[in-house]
Order: sequence, then C-alpha cells, then structure tokens
Amino acid sequence: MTNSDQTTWAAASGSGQPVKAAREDEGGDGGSKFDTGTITRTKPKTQKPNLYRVLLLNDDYTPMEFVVLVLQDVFNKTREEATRIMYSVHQKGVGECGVYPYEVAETKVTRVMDTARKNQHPLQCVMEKQ
Ligand code: TYC
Repeated sequence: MTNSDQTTWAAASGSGQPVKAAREDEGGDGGSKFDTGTITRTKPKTQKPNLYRVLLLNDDYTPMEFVVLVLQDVFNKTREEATRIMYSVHQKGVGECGVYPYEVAETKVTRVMDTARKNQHPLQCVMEKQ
C-alpha cells in the first residue's frame, strides 16, 4: 500500500513543509497509535495558474502607429518587437501579445479596448484560455 492510499494531502501547503495528514487506520507503514501522521513533502507542490493568451485582431482603420504604441505601453514591448507583432497581425489577421494569468490578461484587454475607444479606433483585443 502506498502513502497516497492512506493519507489526505493538505491543500496549498508551502514547499517542503510538514503536512498534517488524516488517517483512518493505524496500520500499513509501521506507525504506532501515537503517530501524528505528520509527513514531509519532499517534492514541492507548485500549482500552476490557468494561463490566457491575449490576442490583437486586425482591422482596416486603426493606424499602425497606434497599434505599435499600444503594444509598447500595455504589453511592455520594445519598439522593434511591437512593430514586428503589429505587422504580423496586419498580415495574418490575428497575433499574440502575451500570455498571462486570468486577471492580468483581463486588465490588459480592458486597457487596449478603453484606449482604442477613447481614440475612436475599432481595434479589438481578446483573450483565450491557453
Ligand atoms: N491594418 C491596419 C492598417 O493597415 C493596422 C493594424 C494592425 C490594425 C494591427 C490593427 O491589430 C491591428 N492601418
């Protein structure tokens, strides 16, 4: 019988910290009835966040310079990288600006859409689960 058959791992524990485990019985691993059931996690349990791609869509009206400035400002791209992404979107119809956890991606989409609307450009920005 393995550890995982007998123990319930506490959720969201820190790496390498002792973890209190719930046990239904006393047998199986040589522990006495005074055994606290404390086990040490040797492999740190890291939880990965769900990631979202933020995409820029092409249109016929938004000025290229505006798109480049948005990519520099909102996505912290260099002038060169922003220009490359802008031309890629211009040619292919859609392009990735970055990959982020949900709330970061949402904030970036909102910033792009707000600045586009304020400047009366039809630029569209969306996010999709990776
Ligand atoms: N196609 C636009 C133009 O020719 C430029 C553009 C690029 C617009 C990327 C949107 O996401 C975009 N002015």
